[in-house]
Amino acid sequence: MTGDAGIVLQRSLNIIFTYMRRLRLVERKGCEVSNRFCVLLMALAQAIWILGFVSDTQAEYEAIEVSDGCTISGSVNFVGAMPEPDMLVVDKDLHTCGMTTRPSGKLIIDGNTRGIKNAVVFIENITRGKKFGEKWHFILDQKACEFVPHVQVIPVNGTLEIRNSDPMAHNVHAYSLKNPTFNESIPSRGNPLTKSFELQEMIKMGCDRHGWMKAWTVVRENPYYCLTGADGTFEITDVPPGEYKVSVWHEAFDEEQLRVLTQEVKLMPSQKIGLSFKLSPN
Ligand SMILES: [Cu+2]
Repeated sequence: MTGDAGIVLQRSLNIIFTYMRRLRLVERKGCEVSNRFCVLLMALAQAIWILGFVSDTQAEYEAIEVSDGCTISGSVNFVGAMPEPDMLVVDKDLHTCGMTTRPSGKLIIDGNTRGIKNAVVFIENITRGKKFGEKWHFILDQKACEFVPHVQVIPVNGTLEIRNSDPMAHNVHAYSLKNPTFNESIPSRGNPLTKSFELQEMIKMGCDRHGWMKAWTVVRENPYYCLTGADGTFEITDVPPGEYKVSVWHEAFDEEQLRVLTQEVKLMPSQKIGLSFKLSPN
């Protein structure tokens, strides 16, 4: 994806700038106009950022009547030795946050099927198809010092209402890469924040007051996605016949938010196909 390439290049340029500052090749507060190399790099970084943004906003999705719709179903399974549960250390505000340790919810594997919960399966390169569902308003709550739900998928420009149901303040820090970041406090049971996102990406949410609190909001620009349940299965329906890339993303396998597993499929009219995704530790 050009947008992702732009982000990678811009991160690289940021690293270069950091080293240039350390080596005193550029001023600490920014670029000296007289330093032509520095100005050139700054312009390049901005051009890459704009190109990435434009490439993402160009992918307008068009809702049409789907005839001879296809179904893609299957499962996401863990391969390898079963890991120990990932435990969080809760060391603050225990009156509300409860236990001193708790499972992180990062990687939940069904003991029988090895299916992985909270993987997002989605079609990448589809610009025309079924209309989005009726739901445009989504809730991300903070309860007992935990984000609920831990992972959810919302459409671009849908609204995300971020609540605080706890008797003390939390803050919400969105570590977005393409959409504007934010970091705002919500007082105890205070007015919720309402946010929406114009660009698709996987956004990590955190609370700076309680470092263990984490959640993911996955923003998609087409309605062809499915969040796996506890058994790791998924189903995507009403897909127009054609050739697509079907991808899976899961937080435990992609902290960098840039890597996904992809399979290519060719769908004939009304076809039903099964896909199997195998995820293993890095
Ligand atoms: Cu908090």
